[in-house]
Amino acid sequence: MAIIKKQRIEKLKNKASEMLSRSIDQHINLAVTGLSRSGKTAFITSLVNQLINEGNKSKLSFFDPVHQGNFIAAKRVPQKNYQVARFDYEGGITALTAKQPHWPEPTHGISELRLAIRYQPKSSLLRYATDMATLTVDITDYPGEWLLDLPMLKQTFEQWSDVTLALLKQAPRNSYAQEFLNKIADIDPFAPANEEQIAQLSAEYTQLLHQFRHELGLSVIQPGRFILPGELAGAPILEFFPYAGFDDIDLNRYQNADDTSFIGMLRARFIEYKESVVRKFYQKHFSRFDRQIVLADCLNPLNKGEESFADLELAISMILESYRYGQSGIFSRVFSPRIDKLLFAATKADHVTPEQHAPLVSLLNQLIHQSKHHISFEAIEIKTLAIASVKATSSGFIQHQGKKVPVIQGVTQQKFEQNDDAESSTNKQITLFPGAVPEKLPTQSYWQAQAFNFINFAPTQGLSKHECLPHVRMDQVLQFLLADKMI
Ligand SMILES: Nc1nc2c(ncn2[C@@H]2O[C@H](COP(=O)(O)OP(=O)(O)O)[C@@H](O)[C@H]2O)c(=O)[nH]1
Ligand SMILES: [Mg+2]
Repeated sequence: MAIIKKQRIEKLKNKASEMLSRSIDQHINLAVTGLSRSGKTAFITSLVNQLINEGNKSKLSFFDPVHQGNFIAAKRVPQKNYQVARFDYEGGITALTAKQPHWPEPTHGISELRLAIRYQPKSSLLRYATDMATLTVDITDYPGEWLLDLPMLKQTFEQWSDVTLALLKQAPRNSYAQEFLNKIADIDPFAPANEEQIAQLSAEYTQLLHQFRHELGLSVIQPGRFILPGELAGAPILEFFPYAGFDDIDLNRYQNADDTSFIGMLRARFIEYKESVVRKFYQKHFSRFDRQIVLADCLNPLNKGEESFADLELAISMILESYRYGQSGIFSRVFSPRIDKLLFAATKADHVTPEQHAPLVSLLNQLIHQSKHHISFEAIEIKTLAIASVKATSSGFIQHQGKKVPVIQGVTQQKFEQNDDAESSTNKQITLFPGAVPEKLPTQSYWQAQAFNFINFAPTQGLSKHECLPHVRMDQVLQFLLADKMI
């Protein structure tokens, strides 16, 4: 009798602890964004790698769950959202740890990955009840360019055309755009639409956007899906462009023009893009996110020069619009977001010497906070950090003309790209001081001095899949984004 009673009590106890542990299991939807090449793929690959290999040559001293010993283990588990591509962790880590290490291939859309993190609750109440709880983290990688589209929701086709053409006519874009501008000036707006011609001109406009991004190093690319189409590549919804002649046409006639006219077709596609691409992204994805990290490569624009940097400033202010909640009716109707933590990270900090990290953070702060006066962030905790997801350089000092000069050392990427021969392309190390990062938004004198020399490095050789990748401040990233859910 006593045995049966004891068994029953045990059973009840187990059940209670199971229920309790279920109720303390936590879940985070973590979104990772940034403009193309800002380092999203490298970041997520490193974040997953740091967590699943925890304990193996790990340097996560600022991540409390690890530092204080209540982190147990993390593993990848199948994602719940079947309609979004899986983030290719395996591909990323294989590239970084290959015999000839290289950076993962660029991606063009949205992807997801789910992690389950086991930990031992340490908070006084829970620690007696259960030895183990689980934090599930759904990580979503999506292009920052998609956030640049948000302002379009407020615009009519006329307004969007005006804003877009104004940009195209200014330096530096005008140097590439003149021919396209001439062509669209010749369009007869009320003639029947010629789909081939619209496709051709849209392709030219898209080509311009690619050149702006990759040749001029510009950040404001709109519509964002044009260069990062995801699953929409080739669809007519990505075939439209601004119309240049609004000043000279009868606006009544424009309002009444139907969708089979040239201008009517451009307008119809613009509207459809706003509704079923932009709005849908905010409703379907953005509204689910709890926490967001925005990655920004500030170094490449510094290297490219004044116009590129000014464009980054504009892009960041546009991206921040997405976090301006509840202020203007349109945004709160589009989505009801619930992000409580927002981290801005200046990526690739291993491209500069360590004493430049503080100015880099201060520069990023300036970029963000100059537009803060008209943005209310009350409900969101914000942090800025300078990070390297995968540290590709080492730092030290050299003696130069009797002075101690800080330097970094790494293997240049160009060598790998130009040379397929494994033997001769290894160990092409260079040592340099890449330059000083300005603490404040750079002035004319900074640009005149052209003080910055940014070089792409290849990942370090000899990394292993089963060890933590070398990094800068990934532990502080984890601390900010996850630690409060693991107590
Ligand atoms: N040195 C260094 N380079 C990085 C780091 N993260 C990204 N990169 C470089 O930036 C490029 C773009 O990164 P990626 O993650 O593909 O950017 P994404 O387009 O935002 O996903 C890579 O190919 C690397 O050359 C980093 O932590 N350190
Ligand atoms: Mg990517």
